[in-house]
Amino acid sequence: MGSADLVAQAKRAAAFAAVNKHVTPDVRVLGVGTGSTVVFVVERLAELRAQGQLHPELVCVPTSFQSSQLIVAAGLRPAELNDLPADGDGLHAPIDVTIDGADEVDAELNVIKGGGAAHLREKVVAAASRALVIVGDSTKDARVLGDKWAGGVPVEVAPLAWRTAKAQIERIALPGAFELAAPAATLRQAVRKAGPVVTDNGNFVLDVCFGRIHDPPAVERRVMMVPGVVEVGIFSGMACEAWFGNEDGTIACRI
Ligand code: ABF
Repeated sequence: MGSADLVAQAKRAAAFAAVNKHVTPDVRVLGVGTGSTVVFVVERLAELRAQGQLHPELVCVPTSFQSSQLIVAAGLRPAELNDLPADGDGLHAPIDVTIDGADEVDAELNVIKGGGAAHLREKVVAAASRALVIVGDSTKDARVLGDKWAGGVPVEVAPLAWRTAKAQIERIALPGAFELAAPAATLRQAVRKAGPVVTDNGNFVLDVCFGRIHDPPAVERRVMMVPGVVEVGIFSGMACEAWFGNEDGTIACRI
């Protein structure tokens, strides 16, 4: 089996384990993340649906165009966050659980997300969920953010502000919060056509390298203060659980 197949097997094992534990017949509203691991999440949902193991009124809240396409193709019912009824305690956390991928997870379950440029909707959906469960292969399982993921922290910015936001981010100083002397931001370019990647929300993405991030909440808060920043791909303290698949098919769960 090639290495890509082994990674896919690892992602599938993690995805199936998380769905089997969390998507019980009483779950009525499920957040569905974005990325290749979530493809296996939806594959398992389709199996459970065929077995009559899902709540008959289950709706799935997408986190991207890809996510909504997966939901519909699997015969599941999509729902937009704004169309959901407010929940009992008024916090408007109407989603029972969201299962999503990640670029990297640290020892405290802080997460880097946004490799798929979907982190704005992912964070909004995660924040409206009673539980956020992360799934991925073991390469995502790190002790400190920046240990394994070399893609930097995705930062969604308004197109009018990308150059000024880039300059201000590169001057952020938070002694002890991250490893590099200064952050290094790069405008994410589209692969097939000249020009920047444009998110589902019509914004650009800066990928910002901080090196190892020792204080993810502090970095998240500081980047969000930069004018023109729409959302930063650090999810501090939002995940309650992470499932990592290994290439031998075994899985590890961190809570
Ligand atoms: C999305 O998919 C992003 O937030 C995250 O960066 C990426 C994970 O991708 P994959 O599951 O393909 O490894 O959730």
